[in-house]
Amino acid sequence: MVNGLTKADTYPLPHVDECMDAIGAVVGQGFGTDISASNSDTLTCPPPYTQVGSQCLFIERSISGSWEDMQYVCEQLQGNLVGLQDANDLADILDHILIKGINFWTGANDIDEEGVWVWVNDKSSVHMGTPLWGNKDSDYQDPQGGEDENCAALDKEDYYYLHDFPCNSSFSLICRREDIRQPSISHDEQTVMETEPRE
Ligand SMILES: [Ca+2]
Ligand SMILES: [Ca+2]
Repeated sequence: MVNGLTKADTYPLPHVDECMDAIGAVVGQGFGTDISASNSDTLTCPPPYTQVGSQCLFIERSISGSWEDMQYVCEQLQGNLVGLQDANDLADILDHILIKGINFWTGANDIDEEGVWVWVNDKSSVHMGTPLWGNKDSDYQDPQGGEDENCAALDKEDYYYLHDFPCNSSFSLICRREDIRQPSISHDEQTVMETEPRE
């Protein structure tokens, strides 16, 4: 899944197969079933996904690997690494992470074009600055890693704000089945994202 290279060629700890084995039993129960969003606040999330806020997410602390390996695992689960549209998405996830202390990959990356951050599922633009990105090491918000850091994770060292990291860092994953997201409850984006502090 890594541009034609085998896992062994690219990563020192290729354990995607082990990851898939670990969740295989659960996954086998869920696929092929119909999924739907009702008019209530309840989604029908197929295993191994569970409802987090208005989304179906799979957050697994025991699985970790490079960004591309974790995206591959999500794809095997008919999802993608999670996207964050606004502060509500971030808050829903943080409410759900009971044991902190590890980083989680998101779908944000600037692999194709340095400095142009997109979500992996649909290539839509990642909102920059507040409220998603953190600034743990300087007065300026990430991303600041240039060509060395092209993948974004929720950073345990900065209250789980987004930070850019080298894509071969080993972090856990949050997958999302976006085909069952409820219609969003019209957030006023002007209010949520009015701050543009960078540059
Ligand atoms: Ca970059
Ligand atoms: Ca960084």
